[in-house]
Amino acid sequence: MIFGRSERGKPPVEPVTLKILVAGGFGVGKTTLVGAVSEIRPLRTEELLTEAGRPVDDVRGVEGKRTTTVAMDFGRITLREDLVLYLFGTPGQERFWFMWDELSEGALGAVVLADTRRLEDCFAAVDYFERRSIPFVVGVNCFEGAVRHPAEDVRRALDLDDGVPLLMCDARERESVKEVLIEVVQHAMALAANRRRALAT
Ligand SMILES: Nc1nc2c(ncn2[C@@H]2O[C@H](COP(=O)(O)OP(=O)(O)OP(=O)(O)O)[C@@H](O)[C@H]2O)c(=O)[nH]1
Ligand SMILES: [Mg+2]
Repeated sequence: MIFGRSERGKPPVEPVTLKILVAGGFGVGKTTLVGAVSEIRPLRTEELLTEAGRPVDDVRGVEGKRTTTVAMDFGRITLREDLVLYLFGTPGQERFWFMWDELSEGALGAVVLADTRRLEDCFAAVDYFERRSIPFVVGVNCFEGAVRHPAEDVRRALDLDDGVPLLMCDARERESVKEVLIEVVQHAMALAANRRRALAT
């Protein structure tokens, strides 16, 4: 009789955990994205948008929006049994941006979510990660009814480097969001490998 190792007999794998940021302008769907893929009940820090905030909170395009993130969103997704991502959604409004430095500490990479109706809202996020050399991919959240621009146009408008991946996505769809997250991990790993090669030569 052959004594193979049964599935159950396998030693448990200690998964690698990676931290990924989800950034972008106000109301682009960051909280929605984290909620769509998280396997734990996402931690949210939503506050009601108030009448008093109306002059500063630009809700054009997301008129149905009632709340906004004031600190962060937190979620977790197991991509493979040996790879777990911790997701940190940033607050979108400028007055909470002081949180970003804290949140980006130790991050492997980031997703910059963009809404093509308000593309300029994600300039600051693109700029932020470029300056700090944090690998990022751009996810264009395809809201229904939004004017859909071809990826090339969005890339040009954001003045993205050729190497930065850009994907169309739906922040409400688990599978769509997973694709974006896999892209961030692969992109960050590829950049890290390039850097190692460059150092070795
Ligand atoms: N139709 C459509 N609506 C979406 C999509 N993603 C988000 N929404 C809606 O858009 C609004 C904004 O979503 P949030 O996830 O709160 O956006 P956010 O980026 O976290 O916003 P802040 O934290 O305030 O910056 C919500 O009303 C969502 O239901 C999408 O892909 N399609
Ligand atoms: Mg939010």
